[in-house]
Amino acid sequence: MRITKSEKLFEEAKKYIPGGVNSPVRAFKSVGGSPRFMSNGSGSKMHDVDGNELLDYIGSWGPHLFGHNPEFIKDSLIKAIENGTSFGAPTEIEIEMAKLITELVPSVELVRMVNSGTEATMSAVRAARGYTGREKFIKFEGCYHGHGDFFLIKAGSGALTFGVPTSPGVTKGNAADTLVADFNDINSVKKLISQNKNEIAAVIIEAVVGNMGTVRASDKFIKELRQICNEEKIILIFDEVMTGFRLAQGGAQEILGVKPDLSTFGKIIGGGLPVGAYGGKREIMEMVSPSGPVYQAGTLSGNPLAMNAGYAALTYIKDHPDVYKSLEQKSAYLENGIKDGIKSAGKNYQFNRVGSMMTFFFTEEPVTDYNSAVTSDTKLYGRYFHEMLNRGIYLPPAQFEAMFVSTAHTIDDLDKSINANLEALKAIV
Ligand code: KE4
Repeated sequence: MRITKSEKLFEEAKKYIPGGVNSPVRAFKSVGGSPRFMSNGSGSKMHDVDGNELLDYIGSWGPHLFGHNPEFIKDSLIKAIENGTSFGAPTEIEIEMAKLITELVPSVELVRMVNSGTEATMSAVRAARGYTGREKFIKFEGCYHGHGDFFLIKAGSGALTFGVPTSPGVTKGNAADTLVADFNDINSVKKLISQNKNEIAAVIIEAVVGNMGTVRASDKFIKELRQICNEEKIILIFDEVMTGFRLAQGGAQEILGVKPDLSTFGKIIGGGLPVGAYGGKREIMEMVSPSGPVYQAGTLSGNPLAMNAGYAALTYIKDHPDVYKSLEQKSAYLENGIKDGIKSAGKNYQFNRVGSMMTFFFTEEPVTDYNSAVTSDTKLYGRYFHEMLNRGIYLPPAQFEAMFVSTAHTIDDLDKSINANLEALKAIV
């Protein structure tokens, strides 16, 4: 069997990089085989180093709402780089970016830029702790908020995929303040609150989860969560790193109709460059240094290149609100086609979708929380993944992730994916 250039590069990479990748989920560990090394991307397509064209549903794990390398983002970067890359001093574009985020997300009055979603969520919890003077916080089993120590307790995404939802290296001291509730189960939240009265600073949640696969909070649950946080003076944090500007201009909080006290962002707001942000109520965010005592900093926070790329992305969203209507139509078309394929294959697998993020769960049980998500047959998902990859369709190499439709996906792309889905299902069952 011919050794591909990707395989050769992967062997070389493993000599210098842990597991040969700079982020674990890229390594194909849970689906088997060797990851494809990419050489370029444009629109809905990427090419790997062996020249194979791949129809991309990962979109760099969420940032590429408009597909790869859209002209308007590329142009903004080319213009920005003429002035230099980084000054370590304030720039005007940072004001424009902050203003635009506060305009598009009404619950955000003050916002701080950082360099990743992890930094955003870590900092948001710290701000909540500083504001309330309390130390504990609640997360939900299966939600993933980046790799900050205190989040890696029963976490989703790669942590779940590799079976280490609670990571070695996280100290007991760190974990002691992390309380874990069950997603979509308000009684599990009430129980933790009654056991830790007046000790809980925050609840952080992916109101539409991407990291146990796609699972939406029920309207009843999220409204009760908002209510109980009001009553207990607990800061409600929506982790919108994946859902922000993905599901709507105002993200998950817009479609769920619930205003959090703080929100975190990433992915789309960087236009493909490393950016994160956290923001929300003025009186909480004013606790953040240098306006307040809660320290947080970053050499490249608000970096002009990343700001220009992100500003171009968010400006496009502001100027084209109909973009979500078109994403909804394309995503529903794909969902219906895939569900028809599941039926034709005589199966009852589950397919969850919210807007342009979705997940095909290889289980016959409706997936509404962590316990139902993990009934999925991850081996079968791995076989399906490779059948689709061999047909030029590039899906997340892990069952507990979301796939994404971009504005660059055409009906032809979707039809190709729907046909490949039916063939792949017939090949594995
Ligand atoms: P980053 O530190 O990876 O920029 O963001 C962490 C994060 C925080 N919150 C949510 C809801 C997230 O989805 C993420 C990161 N998402 C994963 C995909 N599930 C990133 C992909 C990866 O880990 O390589």
